[in-house]
Amino acid sequence: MRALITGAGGFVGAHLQRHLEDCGDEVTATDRVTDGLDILDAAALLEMFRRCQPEVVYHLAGASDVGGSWQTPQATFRANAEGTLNILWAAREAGTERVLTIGSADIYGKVTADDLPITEDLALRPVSPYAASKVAADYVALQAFLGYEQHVVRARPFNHLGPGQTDKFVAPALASRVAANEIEGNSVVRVGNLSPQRDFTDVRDVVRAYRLLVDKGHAGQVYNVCSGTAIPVQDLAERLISMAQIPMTLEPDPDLQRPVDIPILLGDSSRILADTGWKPEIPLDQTLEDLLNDRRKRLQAET
Ligand code: A2R
Repeated sequence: MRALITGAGGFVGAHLQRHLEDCGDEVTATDRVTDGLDILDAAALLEMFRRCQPEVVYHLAGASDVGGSWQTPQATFRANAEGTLNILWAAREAGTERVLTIGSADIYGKVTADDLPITEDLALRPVSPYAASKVAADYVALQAFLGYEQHVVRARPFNHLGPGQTDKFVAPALASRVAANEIEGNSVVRVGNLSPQRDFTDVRDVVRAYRLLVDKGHAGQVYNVCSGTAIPVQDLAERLISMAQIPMTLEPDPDLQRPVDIPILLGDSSRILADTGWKPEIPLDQTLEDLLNDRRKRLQAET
């Protein structure tokens, strides 16, 4: 399978590229750093599609920083909504057979206890500018299916984590603080809001889901990619400090709070299981151990 990955230089892209290559796919990886291609440049995008002739596109490029989107709503909207529009257009023009778009569970937004576990049919109530941009991208993709009969499958990943993720997200940020404390001999780990509950999946399971969705997902359909279990961020933080080489404690820090936190995101993964057979395989403690070791290695390399 000739596959194109947009945003290949990002956290998920690197894992996806490895997975596709392991599966024997012929992969073209594009991102702003290596080839300078901006998905907002539709003409350049089309030229690249015509040159590579991908059979499938995994569209990962976009603005992924949920917290940062409050400061950059316009740029976030353009990268995610207009960027997706451009990818779908270029794919149609170049005759690409399938496109996988990557949304986000954040688009469910303000959910109540009655809504849990969240199925794909729940009304969308986005809270952050990031979530609104992903709602728009999701509907652009749906329109491509309904209006152009384009083979588009839409993924809605819940929180995913693993080696290589930046510290803009809670688990890697905590892992970095734990790894730094080990070197500096500090015992206090500063934390933001620990009460939100999230449905965490290892990024290596997530990229496996993406390939299965391209292969077996139904055209036009939307799929939650989640574990079906939610745990409080507090639990995640406690698991991480329990893996530390010296005793540590958690200390609240008001500077680390986000403007709005969705209290709970817990997904229903029945649809992806039924259509592709996918379910997560890597236990959370394994993921956290790998994440912490990744941070230790990075810090050692820097010192
Ligand atoms: O910002 P950069 O230069 O590091 O590149 C990011 C790229 N990207 C773009 N590429 C081309 N044209 C753009 N206008 C543009 N804007 C952003 O997308 C980066 O290489 C990639 C996103 O990687 P991460 O921020 O590490 O996101 P992650 O965690 O890999 O998430 C992948 C997808 C995103 O759509 C998320 O919203 C979703 O999964 O959860």
